Amino acid sequence: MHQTSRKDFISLTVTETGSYTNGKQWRRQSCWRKWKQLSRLQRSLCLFALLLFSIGGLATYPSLSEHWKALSNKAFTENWEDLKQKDAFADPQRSFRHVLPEPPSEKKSSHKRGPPALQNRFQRKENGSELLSEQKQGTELKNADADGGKPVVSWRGAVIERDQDSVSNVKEKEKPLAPVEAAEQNLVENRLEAVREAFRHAWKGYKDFAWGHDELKPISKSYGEWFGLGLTLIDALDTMWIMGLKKEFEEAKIWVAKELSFNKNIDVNLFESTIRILGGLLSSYNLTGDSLFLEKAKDLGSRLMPAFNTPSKIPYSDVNIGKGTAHPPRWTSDSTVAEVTSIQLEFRELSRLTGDPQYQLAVNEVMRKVHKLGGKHEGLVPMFINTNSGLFTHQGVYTLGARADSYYEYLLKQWIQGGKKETELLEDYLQAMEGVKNNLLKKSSPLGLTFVGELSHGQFSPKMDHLVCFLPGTLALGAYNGLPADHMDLAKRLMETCYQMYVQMDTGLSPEIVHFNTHVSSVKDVDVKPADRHNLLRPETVESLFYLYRFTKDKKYQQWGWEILQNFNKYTRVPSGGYTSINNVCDRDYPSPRDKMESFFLGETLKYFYLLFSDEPGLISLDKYVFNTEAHPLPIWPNTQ
Ligand code: DMJ
Repeated sequence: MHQTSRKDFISLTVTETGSYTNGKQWRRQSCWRKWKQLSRLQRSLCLFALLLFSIGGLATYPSLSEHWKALSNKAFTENWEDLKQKDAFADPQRSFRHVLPEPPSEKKSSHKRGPPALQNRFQRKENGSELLSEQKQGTELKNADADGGKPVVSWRGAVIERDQDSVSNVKEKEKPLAPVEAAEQNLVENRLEAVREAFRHAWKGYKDFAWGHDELKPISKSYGEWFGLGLTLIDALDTMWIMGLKKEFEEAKIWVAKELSFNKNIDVNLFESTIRILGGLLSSYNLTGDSLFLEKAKDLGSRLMPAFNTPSKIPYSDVNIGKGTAHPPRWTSDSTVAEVTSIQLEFRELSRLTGDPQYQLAVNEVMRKVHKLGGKHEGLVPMFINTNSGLFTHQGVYTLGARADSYYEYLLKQWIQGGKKETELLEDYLQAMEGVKNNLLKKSSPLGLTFVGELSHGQFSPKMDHLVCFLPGTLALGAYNGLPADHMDLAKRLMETCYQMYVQMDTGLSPEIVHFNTHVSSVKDVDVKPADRHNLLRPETVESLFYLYRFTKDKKYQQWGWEILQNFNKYTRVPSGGYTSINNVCDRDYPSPRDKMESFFLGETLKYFYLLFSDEPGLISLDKYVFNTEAHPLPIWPNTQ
């Protein structure tokens, strides 16, 4: 039966303009009338009570607020201060030839330090996934709002709604800030929280589908095994510490204590296991002081040593850490130059911490040999070195990309780690950077972007790997440590190029390799070949943005990083947890997931995002730490001699 519709009425009182002011006046007059109606005694009593109340309030406020502050920050603050001031590391080596560092003068006990208070004060509810509202798969792509708080919709429909209020609510309000300052601080906190949220999302996927395994396959909700050593978990340890994700860190630490064993009949790649696992453990030890990590690092380090038992002392690429045997790849007796020259920071630190020189002696010998080796071109090295002869092979090809990249990075970083005393390292680095300038730099057309190409038997190729984008950061780090100022100029120009490698793609994400156009008639600067269109969630550009921002304080670098983070969220985030590598950065409708989250996404990419957005130069100070090539901070040895 059709019901007669009932009419609802809403009563509205429409106030005229000015009525608010009139109302205030009326209230003021009425209060005054009531006050005058009180007797003199009543009025005196009221005033006296008011006075007492004010004095009491003033006396208790500071101690109360101190008390609350102390309560909320106690554990973290104490430990972070302790950590910041702790410089009691032992003597560095004096030259990479023979002098060895002494073990730390102060052996650390197994007590646990808390993560930095400065992050914790921004930390909100444990379950960051509350920030997320994820839509069903297949939602149409929408544009991300680069800086606002609008939702960002990913290609599989995941939405991030950044909850600005809830982030700012947990902020300590020590003293009122000017509006501009407050807005800036709010922006910083929101961005830091967005990175923590991304980390939690990645971690959720890893926890749900790949716990204890090497890599998450987020689309198939499964895992991939490379070494079978919980690679992602170990790579992510210090990231969690730095972000103040205490709960996640603790659960990972329990896994390390109970489940991680290197007593396994497995082949591992010397370089990869060194930079990711050994580096991750050493860094976690240095940050936390927990001896668990050092014990594990010692165990792995000693199991990797058979790699150096070669006729030339140039290590083999692979080691069986259970059997204690090592070998080159099946098809060659060569090792990769970047691999044998990018394990030094970690092995040297292991010697310093354990007091056992064998690790440092082995890796210094590699550097000594490579330093003297013929076949370089103005300091640029070939990509392969033979483990029998100790000589470079496949000569005549020079790149700053795959297979050579971190050789250059570690020349500078070893020099910094050792207190800037090992002059041969510095010489090699400076000469190589001159070699880059003379042989590998060109400008693209039409924008005139400075890029680093490759040299093959005298022929220049305008090919640049995304991996080369570590270079702006390394150049900037060198300039910060007193190397020529033109290194910083070049760093800035290359940084712009690496950013353009993102901006000029449809997804705003860089491909693995680009080719620059140099002809004046070119309409675009960058070409991408079909086989090079993938993005593996690599860190190099974000890493360099971090260094450039630290040293210049130019906010544009943060802004660029923020745009890149939005695009990772748009195109690589998987709603059920985790992020995935993609096949095609040129297709925003179907970037085609590869179903793999590399461990360096948590170990490096997200860590560098966090450090980029932080305005705290003391958060992993570059005067105290040097990052290994997997973003694990290792201490710069104190200058004791
Ligand atoms: C990482 O494992 C390291 O940064 C390495 O030096 C290069 N490749 C990946 C990241 O792209």
